[in-house]
Amino acid sequence: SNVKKLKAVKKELTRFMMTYQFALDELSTKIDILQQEFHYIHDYNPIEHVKSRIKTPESILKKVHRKGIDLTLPAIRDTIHDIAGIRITCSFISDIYELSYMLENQKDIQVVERKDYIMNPKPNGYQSLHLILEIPVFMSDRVLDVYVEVQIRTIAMDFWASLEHKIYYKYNHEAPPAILQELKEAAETAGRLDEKMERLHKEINKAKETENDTHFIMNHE
Ligand code: 0O2
Repeated sequence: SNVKKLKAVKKELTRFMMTYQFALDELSTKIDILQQEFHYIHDYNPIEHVKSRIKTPESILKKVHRKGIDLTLPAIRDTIHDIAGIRITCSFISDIYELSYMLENQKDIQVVERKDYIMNPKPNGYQSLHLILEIPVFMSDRVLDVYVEVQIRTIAMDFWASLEHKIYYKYNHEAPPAILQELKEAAETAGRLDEKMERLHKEINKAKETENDTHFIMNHE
């Protein structure tokens, strides 16, 4: 009957969406472990915050329509790689690369795509490191490889992106050229701030090392 069919579809859909939550849970744990270990080794926390989200069914359907793909779960799974998304805000630019290196080299993680908008910012000024990862999720009767989009950025990059996103929507995706130019300049300013903080961070670390060495020598002479 139709009711039976609908129930089956609903069950299948729920199971489909669940896999993305499981993949996010796994990745969150991995990030948490790296964060704690990094804190232990380097004595500071490289991660400011982590936020994850699952794309809403509405937003998935919009993308299906925009990309002109078939409305089937396998086609959606193969084509839409950002159903599960995780955004990591780091303290310094070097933290972004260190963290991504550690994630990318884990044995059970496959890097499907890597877009470095920090080395190559988007024309509008947008900066972040984007990874599409494939993570195995172990279920009762099968192992599913699930895509997760990871965005890694600094606080300054995140600040810019969230305000740019708001402005973009305020102007209904068509901001005047003068505003776009100013936004781009703001992104460059944010980039310079990140570079300055990176330099400071390195200097402070160096000073700390020298201080530690001195302590060591004084205590062992
Ligand atoms: P939301 O609401 O964050 O999910 P595609 O993902 O295939 O449509 P593309 O260009 O291959 O497109 O993806 P890309 O460049 O990796 O960017 C995808 C996501 O990065 C976006 O998701 C945004 O979150 C973020 N992003 C990319 N460019 C910009 C930008 O110029 N400004 C801001 N604020 N964010 C950006 P969604 O799906 O657009 O939105």
